[in-house]
Amino acid sequence: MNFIVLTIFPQMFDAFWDHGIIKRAIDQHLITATALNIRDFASGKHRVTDDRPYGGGCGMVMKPEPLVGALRAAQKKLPGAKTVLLTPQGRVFNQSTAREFREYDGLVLVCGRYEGVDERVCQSVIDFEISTGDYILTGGELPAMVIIDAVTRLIPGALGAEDSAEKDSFSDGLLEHAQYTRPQEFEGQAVPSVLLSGNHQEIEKWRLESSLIRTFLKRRDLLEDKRLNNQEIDILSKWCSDIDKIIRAQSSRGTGSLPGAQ
Ligand code: 4GY
Repeated sequence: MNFIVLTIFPQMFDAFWDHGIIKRAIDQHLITATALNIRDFASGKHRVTDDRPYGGGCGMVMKPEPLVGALRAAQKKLPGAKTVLLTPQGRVFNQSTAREFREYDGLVLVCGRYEGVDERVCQSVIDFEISTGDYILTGGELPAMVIIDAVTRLIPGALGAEDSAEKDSFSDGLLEHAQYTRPQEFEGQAVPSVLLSGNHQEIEKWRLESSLIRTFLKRRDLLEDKRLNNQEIDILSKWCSDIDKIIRAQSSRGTGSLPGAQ
């Protein structure tokens, strides 16, 4: 995968390219990553990249010529790359979008600044408008990093040998199970004993239960959207009947507090 970012602040990416999984992916030639300065494609002594909006009003708009100049240069380096504009008006990015983008050979990520980009640029040279979420930032640089990060870790080999992106949260539509490391007891709280048992079948079952309950408690919307397999249905059914037993035990105490009870 090849990434080119178009930005007026290319130095923002220096630290990003230089750390962790992204750095290793670059070193291992799994990805290439460059930030091009849009200002280098601006003309005139002052290399201006913005101008006043037609129709008046406050703020500035990104001029089309430098941006399109930078885009043409990027497309020359990466023929066939898809162009992505980062904007709150775009389709909201999620793990499925990351999987979709992983299939492309190249991505050119366009970072808006000021009040936005001249509309004619969006219309003519942008393949996808993408938003990382419903909030307004000062520029598209952080969203560009978010997309590069999420896509890179899906590239085979990027996470290292035993780590698999397919085992993560969202790959099966569930949140990740609870995690523990040493010490065995921390501030009076013990690690669940099943994780110390060495029984891998029991551990896997516990982890699936943990994933299911966490998804139910924290992100019920994900569970409602998910196609459950038989084992998952069995686990949820068991909870239902356990809770049901607790509730029914109340009615025999004569509290009369059950809905529908006389
Ligand atoms: N949210 N998702 C976002 C953003 C900043 C003014 C257009 C977002 O992707 N980008 O907030 N971007 C704005 C700043 C110009 C981009």
